[in-house]
Amino acid sequence: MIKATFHGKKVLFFLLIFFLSISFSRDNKLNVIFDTDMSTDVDDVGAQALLSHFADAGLIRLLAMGNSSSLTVGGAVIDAVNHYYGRPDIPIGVWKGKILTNESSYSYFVADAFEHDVSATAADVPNTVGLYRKALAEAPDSSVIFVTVGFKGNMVSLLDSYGDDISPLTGMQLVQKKVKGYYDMAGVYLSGHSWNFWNDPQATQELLSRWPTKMVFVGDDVGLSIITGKPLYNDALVAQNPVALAYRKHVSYPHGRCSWDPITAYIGVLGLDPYFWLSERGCNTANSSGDNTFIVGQDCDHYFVKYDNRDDAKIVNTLDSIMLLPPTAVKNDGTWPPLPDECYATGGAAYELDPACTVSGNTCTPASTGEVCVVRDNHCYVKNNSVTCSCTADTCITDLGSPIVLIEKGLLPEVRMLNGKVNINYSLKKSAQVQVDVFDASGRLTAALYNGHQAVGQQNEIWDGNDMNGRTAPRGVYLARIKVNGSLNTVKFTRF
Ligand SMILES: [Ca+2]
Ligand SMILES: [Ca+2]
Repeated sequence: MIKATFHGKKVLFFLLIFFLSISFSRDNKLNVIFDTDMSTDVDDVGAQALLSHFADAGLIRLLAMGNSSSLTVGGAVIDAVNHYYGRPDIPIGVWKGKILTNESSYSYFVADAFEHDVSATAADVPNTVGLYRKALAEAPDSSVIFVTVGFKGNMVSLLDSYGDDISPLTGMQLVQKKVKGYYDMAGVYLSGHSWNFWNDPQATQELLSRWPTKMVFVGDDVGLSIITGKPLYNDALVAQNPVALAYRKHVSYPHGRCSWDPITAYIGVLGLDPYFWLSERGCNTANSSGDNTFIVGQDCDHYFVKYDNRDDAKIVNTLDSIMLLPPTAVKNDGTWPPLPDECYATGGAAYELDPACTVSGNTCTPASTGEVCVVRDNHCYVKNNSVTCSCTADTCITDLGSPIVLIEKGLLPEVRMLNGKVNINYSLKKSAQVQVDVFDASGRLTAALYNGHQAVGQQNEIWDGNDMNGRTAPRGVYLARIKVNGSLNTVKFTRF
């Protein structure tokens, strides 16, 4: 009876939208440094929101952030957004060079309304050089990406740095050793006049001519037609969420904003597929006015992103959905809502959790007539006379403790945003009885993917994104639970 509800819905050949990696032994997260001109435009805040959610989803680790504009309150805004997402300790630096732009429609409002521990005057905030050096020095080789969505001075200062107490390596050497990718929002392709380049032409020229790794540029045209942030125009959100307040103050009407910076963050973490593609290799250069020219075929490791505007609606929907997700980082370990117990013992009888049985208040309705059910913690448990779970008195033993190692299968190359499908990939050290389920953030069973015997080796289950009733489950945070011979392994992910 109960087991019938767990029959496998194993789906073999779906295109994957999202690859979920499970890691217990090794951390293969992408490390991200975010450099932003947190001042004039609000899409920088949108980009930071996306990166925060990618960190919530376990895809990246945020190492450091910097403000590349001269707006002193910009560091406090970055910190306020990080506080909101439960990461108050991300190191923050600010640009301390020549005066660049220092205006903002939203920054003072955000710094006034939301908690931060970086001062609004930036007097006590270091420049970014030491922060970025330290973040690079401590990261594994070839593990860091830069997402830069503002002016280029901080990056040139990093390249100019000498060996010091943090590392004997120069900035240039640290970049060569540690950086895996560079995603920069700036430029017009093949040539033109772009805000992020012309505000500091000298820094632009130096960065383009000296940066020693592959560079991917997201030009002014790419985010122009992708208007995001409309759903943030909500009074309740504006009161709680610094991202929503920033959009409200900047746009001041529910029309959203272009997504230059969010698209750069998106591509940096999730890759190009399926909406974008890269130009041929070439050289991006700038003149003394900061106007850029890209020459295809020249021998630099430079590329720009191409986009044909065809998928605006889909991308807007995806980005808005991610930006609306509540923060979850603080719940990452230990405070996650508990999953329901597998079984429950009362009156000398054992009851098993049964997702096919519905609950309304204190009343349960079993899937089959004749079944006896009880409600516990808003979940239905059905009496199981064969006692397949181990219950003693009122104590349920749901973890029999047989250790199983789930190995990861290369997270980054296989992250895919295709059709909202989630691939749960794991490996068995020996053949075992396996059950794979997906739960929502409240601990409610959303999908039963597999229940049966599996052979040793690589296994994967694909969640098509539908709930138990066959309806599309909402975007948000979920838990995948892989039960192997009674031992539970859970991993949190975000369905975008
Ligand atoms: Ca802080
Ligand atoms: Ca920007």
